[in-house]
Amino acid sequence: MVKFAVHLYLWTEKFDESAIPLIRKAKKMGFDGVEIPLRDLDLINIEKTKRELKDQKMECLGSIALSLRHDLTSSDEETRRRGIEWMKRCVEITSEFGGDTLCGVIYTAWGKITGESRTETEWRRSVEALREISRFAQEYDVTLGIEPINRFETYFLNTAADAVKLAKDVGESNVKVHLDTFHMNIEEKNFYDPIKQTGAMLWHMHCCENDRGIPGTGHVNWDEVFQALSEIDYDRWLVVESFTPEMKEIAASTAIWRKIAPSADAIATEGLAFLKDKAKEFLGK
Ligand code: LER
Ligand code: MN
Repeated sequence: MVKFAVHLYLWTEKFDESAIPLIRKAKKMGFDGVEIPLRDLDLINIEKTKRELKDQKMECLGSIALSLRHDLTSSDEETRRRGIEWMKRCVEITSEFGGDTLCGVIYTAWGKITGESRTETEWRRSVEALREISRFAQEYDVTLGIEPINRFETYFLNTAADAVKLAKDVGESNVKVHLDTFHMNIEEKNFYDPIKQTGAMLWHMHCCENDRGIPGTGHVNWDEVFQALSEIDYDRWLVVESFTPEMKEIAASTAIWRKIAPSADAIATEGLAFLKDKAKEFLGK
């Protein structure tokens, strides 16, 4: 059975105590879980968050977009080590929240562009770091989801096929692929083939419209997406992820310069209703 979550970047940039009520809000909207952005780890109140997740019977996914300080492909060994240790802490927090998934831009720094294609050395650095982190994550039953993103946000990993290659090169059973329809719309030939070819390696899905507006209001071919998901027997998370101009830092990273939907709440509720309809039609849920 697929489950539905919302990425909390829709409403907050920092997961501090003031963001904890968003768990209740998402529950009221009909979500089964929240994807929590792990950024300023010191701001997170682990105990209160755990309690709220339990009280609300909500599940949790850990989400990362690595910064330059934590870049696993950096030529600076100290930076890579800092990134590895930081991601291990993210694994621990995800597990403390009862989550089994740490996903996102977990392989290089989000937004880093060198002006050249990735190098073999960078690939090897990422593979080695992810291998160490994934072995650590096995002790916590946490799986890592590698999210390829579009060429304007990274030069390192843009397609589902490359994400599968990276996961296979890491070679640990708890390293899988995380696809996002917004990035697929830019980088893939269509929506059906990459999902089919990823197959059992597909662990996580961000369901975003082509303009990052409300899912179902743009030109993402959702029937292709759901047809492929049904054929691979996908039974994990479908996550509404979007950003608004009010979240200034994230808006800058994702180039959201205008109001794309009436409100963040509309993206969540209308997006969820659309995805639930599609899931019922294609996946029988
Ligand atoms: C960024 O474009 C994105 O899709 C996020 O999932 C990154 O964490
Ligand atoms: Mn995404």
